[in-house]
Amino acid sequence: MRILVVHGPNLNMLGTREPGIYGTLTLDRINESLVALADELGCTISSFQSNSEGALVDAIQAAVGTCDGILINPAAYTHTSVAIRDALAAVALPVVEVHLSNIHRREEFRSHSFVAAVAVGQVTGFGADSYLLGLRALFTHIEKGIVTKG
Ligand code: CA2
Repeated sequence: MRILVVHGPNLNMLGTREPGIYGTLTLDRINESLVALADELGCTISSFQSNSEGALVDAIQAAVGTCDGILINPAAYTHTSVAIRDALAAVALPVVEVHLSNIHRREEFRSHSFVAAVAVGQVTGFGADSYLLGLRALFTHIEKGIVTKG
């Protein structure tokens, strides 16, 4: 099983600014912890970060035929991007949406996610653990599908 992990804009700055909201871990450390969990679960991950909406859409499209699911923190594009939502819907792979902060207890504009409606589920508010919980949830969801299909 192969999972694509997608990180949206500004997440490359993790660990350098706003630790009170987003924690102190860098994106590299989060990716390392995802690789360690993937090893434990028995799947592989590839991670991609971009600050550009089009590059994120390209990465999502490229997952067809190469990945079994997508773990995504769309960052600010969560609240604005119909293009990312359409790409996720088009590839028809299972998606889990994750956020470091709890988007529902911040500014009102962050409560709406364009991605949520095309995701299996959302993990929000657990810092870097949101990614790990999201990976476990996505892995289990995909595995159940494989077992069901025989
Ligand atoms: O809580 C999350 O994971 C968010 O997706 C993070 C986005 C924000 O726009 C969403 O509403 C919630 C922002 C990511 C910005 O990351 C930074 C990291 C370090 C310093 C500044 C920004």
